[in-house]
Amino acid sequence: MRLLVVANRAPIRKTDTGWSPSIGGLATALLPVLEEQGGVWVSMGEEPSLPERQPYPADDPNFHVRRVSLTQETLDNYYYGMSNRVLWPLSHYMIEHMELNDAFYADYRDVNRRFADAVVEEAQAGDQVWVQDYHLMLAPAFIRTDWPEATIGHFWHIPWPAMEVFRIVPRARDLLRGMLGCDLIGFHVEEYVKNFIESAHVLLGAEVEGNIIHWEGREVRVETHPLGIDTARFQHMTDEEETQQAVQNLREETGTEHLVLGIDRMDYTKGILKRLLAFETFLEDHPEAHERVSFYQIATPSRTKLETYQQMKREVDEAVGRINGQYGTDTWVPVHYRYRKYTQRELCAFYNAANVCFITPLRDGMNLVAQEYVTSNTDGVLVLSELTGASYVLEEAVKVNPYDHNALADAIRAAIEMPRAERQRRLDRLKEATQRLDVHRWANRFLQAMDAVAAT
Ligand code: ADQ
Repeated sequence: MRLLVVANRAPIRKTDTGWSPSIGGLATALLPVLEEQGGVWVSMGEEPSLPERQPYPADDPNFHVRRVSLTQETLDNYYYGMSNRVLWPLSHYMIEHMELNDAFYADYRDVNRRFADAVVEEAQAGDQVWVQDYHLMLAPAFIRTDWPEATIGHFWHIPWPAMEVFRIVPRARDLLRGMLGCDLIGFHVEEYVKNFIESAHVLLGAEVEGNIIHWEGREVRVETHPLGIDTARFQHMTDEEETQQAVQNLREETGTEHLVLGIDRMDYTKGILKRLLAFETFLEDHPEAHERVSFYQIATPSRTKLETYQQMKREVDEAVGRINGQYGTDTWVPVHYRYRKYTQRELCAFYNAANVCFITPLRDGMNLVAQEYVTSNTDGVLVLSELTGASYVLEEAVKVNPYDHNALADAIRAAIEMPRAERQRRLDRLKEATQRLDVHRWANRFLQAMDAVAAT
């Protein structure tokens, strides 16, 4: 049975030598499925020069990429507007960052319609459709209207907020109706499942029975499918000699006993500024830690066109400058700050070298960095915000409230002082949990759930 994946971004990218698969959880998980079963990956076409239909791999294709081409204005409204200035802050409970604009919704609707048209055009009897994420809330109902017998799944990668927060967005009911075109909707954790079901029940009056929503004569199943990483790939990359050499270099260059690490996209949901301020307080309160602890903050540029993101970067830059100016010495840099993208192998070196990973998002659907750290490290401590999906599945992490400044500062001290036996016990359990979540297992479980739905 073929699979039609519908996602904002394409799973392949142009390199100097041709085309190759993108590196990232979703492409890693779903490309093997497409290679085996055949099918289509429908995504947006970011550049007009790219072909609308591209067989892949070119020499012996087993699936193809179908692109929905967008003008710059449509992309701005659909992607930078509705997706990233409305739905993103809404779902992360940060409504102060929401910017409402009718043109955002109009183009979002139009793009979703065009994704749905592309799916219906590509469809063959028996195909299954798997839609990804918050960029495509309306597409399922459009597909359903044109192709009533379709089997449609959707995986939502970010939090689904409490019903009382979700209802704030204008057109909340239309967005929900769009999602209810599905047969199966997956979320990382039970909390989001409950919030979604409550939203459908209260805002649309939908009848609910356990995790099934009855809607327009059909059943919509809402399930928990926590997403993991490619654990074998991260383990393998960490063990490679080149990575281990990089770990050694990193430790020597840093020159301190302790290396605390933060890795995130540069996004206001990730709590980077609050984390830096907590590190500053930790240094203020613990003079004995000076020259013994270094903090690495790796931030990938993200959504750089948006003013909120530019503003946030300025604040982070300023905090780093202030802390290093105040505490740095001729031989010690307290905060090593890198605003750039790294290869996965380079990230593995950071994960392996750090004895504390300090992950403190103000809200996060899952957070894969936590799992990458656990997989690539051998005796470190994971400090994790309790406002992440990951905190539900990684029970042995040291949990913190990312808004509690003093608790954050204290968590750094506690992590550094944690006895070896406790560190090891926690990390072993965390590794087991991460193995269970592996991205390949995740994809198989979701697709099996789709099969079960299709069989009813
Ligand atoms: P993100 O918000 O992007 O994902 P996360 O899950 O942490 O958050 O994934 C980030 C990915 O980017 C990781 O795989 C990490 O390795 C990579 N990365 C970070 N910094 C990098 C750098 N400097 N260079 C290269 N790579 C870097 C969204 C949701 C999350 C959810 C995922 C998956 O917001 O909550 O976990 O989708 O569903």
